[in-house]
Amino acid sequence: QKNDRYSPFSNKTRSFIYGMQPRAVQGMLDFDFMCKRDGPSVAAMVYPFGGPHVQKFYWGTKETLIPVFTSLKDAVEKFPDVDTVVNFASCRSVYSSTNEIFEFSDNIKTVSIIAEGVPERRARQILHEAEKRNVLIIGPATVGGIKPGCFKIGNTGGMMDNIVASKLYRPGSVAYVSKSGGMSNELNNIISRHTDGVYEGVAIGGDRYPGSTFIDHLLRYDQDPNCKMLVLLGEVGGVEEYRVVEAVRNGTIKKPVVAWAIGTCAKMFTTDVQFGHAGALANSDLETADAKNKAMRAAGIIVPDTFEKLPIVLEEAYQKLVASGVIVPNAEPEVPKIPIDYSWAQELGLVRKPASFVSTITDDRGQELLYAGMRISDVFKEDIGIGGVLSLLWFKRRLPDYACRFIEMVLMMTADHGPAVSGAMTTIITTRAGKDLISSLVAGLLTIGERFGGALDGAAREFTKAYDSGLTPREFVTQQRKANKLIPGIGHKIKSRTNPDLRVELVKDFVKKNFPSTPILDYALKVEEITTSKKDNLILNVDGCIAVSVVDLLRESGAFSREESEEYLRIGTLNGLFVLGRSIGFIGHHLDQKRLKQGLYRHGWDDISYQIKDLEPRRVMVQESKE
Ligand code: Q5B
Repeated sequence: QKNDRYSPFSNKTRSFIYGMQPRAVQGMLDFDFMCKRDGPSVAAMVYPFGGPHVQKFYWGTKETLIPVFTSLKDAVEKFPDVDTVVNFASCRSVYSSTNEIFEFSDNIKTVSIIAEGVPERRARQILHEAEKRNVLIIGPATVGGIKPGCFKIGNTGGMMDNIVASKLYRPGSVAYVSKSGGMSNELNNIISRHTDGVYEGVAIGGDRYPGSTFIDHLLRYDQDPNCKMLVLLGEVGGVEEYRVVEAVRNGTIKKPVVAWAIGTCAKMFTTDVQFGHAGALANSDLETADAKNKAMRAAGIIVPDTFEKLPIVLEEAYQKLVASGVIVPNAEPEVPKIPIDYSWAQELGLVRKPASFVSTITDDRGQELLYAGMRISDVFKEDIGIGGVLSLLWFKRRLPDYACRFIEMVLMMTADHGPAVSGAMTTIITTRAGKDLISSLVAGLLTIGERFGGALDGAAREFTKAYDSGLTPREFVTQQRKANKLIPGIGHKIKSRTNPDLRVELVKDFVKKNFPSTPILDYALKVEEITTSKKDNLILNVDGCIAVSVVDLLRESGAFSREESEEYLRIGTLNGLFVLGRSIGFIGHHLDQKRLKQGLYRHGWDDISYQIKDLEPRRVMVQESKE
């Protein structure tokens, strides 16, 4: 059975939420669960973007799915029992969306409009249409309302601990009407402390033309046998309180009414004061809070001398009703326990859990991204460059300027070495097979290893070990040869003593000029003298030269402890420099091939030595043995 304008909410009320408002929905479901409703008061959300889907929510500790429809029509067809819409549309779209809701006024009997700033002309048109169609409007510019034990509109009542503190999970005897969410929260608190609690409360909204007014709600409370006492919290501006005055005076409202109009301080200002709400401005003496309080008191409404005394007169009025037997307070039910969200519990410091991940290099949670504690704005203000950023993210510290310049030199130097090297060729072939940038880049990167480009870590390890163990360069070379091991960082396919690799010369030159001392580089150069005397191409190659220089940086710059520098060598840091630098070139090759619209590559047969044995005789033998 549908609710009507006089009793819009019950513990069977079901609603649609118009707009993507998962927090509000979860709040409503938590309230429902706390009130021991049979099921969620939210049937579905209506959101025109992203296609129909479902969203996950909690029902107590369990999860439940709420559908999201792209049109109200679909939602109404699926859930014809729903009679309430909480419309979260913005002030720009609220008029069209509310008119869309009106199209289903055979089903939808109550609409809450949350948006602030709805143009007054639009608000009046909505109001006019709602009256024609007998639809109750709460709002605009409202948080909504609440009926303890039954239904909560959107975010009314605030957080769950607030709802528990104000005992809104079970009905009391006092119904109120106010303007805004803040005033409602104040009343929820006062009423729960000085009476048996709230029966129902509605905030009509702070605009000049609310869809329903004080009198609309007070009249329905007056007719509801379960509501015993009424509270009105009005304010400066408008004349709606006088309609209540009239209804009390002529006996239409029979139940005791406690009331106060906020804004009595306006007289202390020399000019007219616009209070927070759009409608909270006195345009005449009649609209002042003082005039309203006076008129309400004169009509027999219980009006305290000051707002501070509101709780006192409220309690007195309530106790009278208890004494006369009109109100028989119910036994207080057990305070419901509602599971709180983990994130909120964490914020309150109620739970702790070991983190699954630890990170010590960046933090994106605050207002500003931090690289190893340095604000991203300072990264640019201090112009630390890519070398500085790398030093923060790889080594968690600012390295000296020469070290940052060295890192940048390495990245620029290793950026590419032509299309013929293993990695670039692989990237090119992958691109020509039609693959995307990332696939082509990764294909090229996967060729980096001990022989091609990835000899840095091995070179750093072997040269350092030999140096530290006191081997002479010759002993080291002999030892490696006896062990049948190639020395990482030595040798090149095309570069040699007679065709030197200029990149290596540049690195050596920079390091010699800028590093405090270079014992490992010096050692490697002595090894090179020996290997090149055997074969011209066994030079200290680009990998080897960079690797030993980085060891000298780690050990001699003073920026790292000995343990730290050993750890960076042990965990394999140095190949990262080649990987990072060469990614620039591989991406370049990928884009180049795409630009050139190069087709699928197929290698020539003449360049492959086919060594396939003829399998025919074996097949014959198998056939023979079968026969
Ligand atoms: N022999 C680089 O070989 C290469 C020896 C050695 C002792 C060695 C080879 C090697 C170690 C790994 C290394 C990084 C495969 C290279 C790079 C980036 C690049 C690439 C680019 C870019 C070259 C001939 C004779 C044999 C071997 C002996 C060779 N290497 N002895 N220690 N390290 N090096 N990789 O020329 O008596 O005749 O049997 O693995 O550091 O990748 O530009 O291309 O920027 O992209 O093919 O620069 O040196 O020489 O293997 O035929 O050997 O020399 O034992 O002796 P090759 P092989 P024998 S930089």
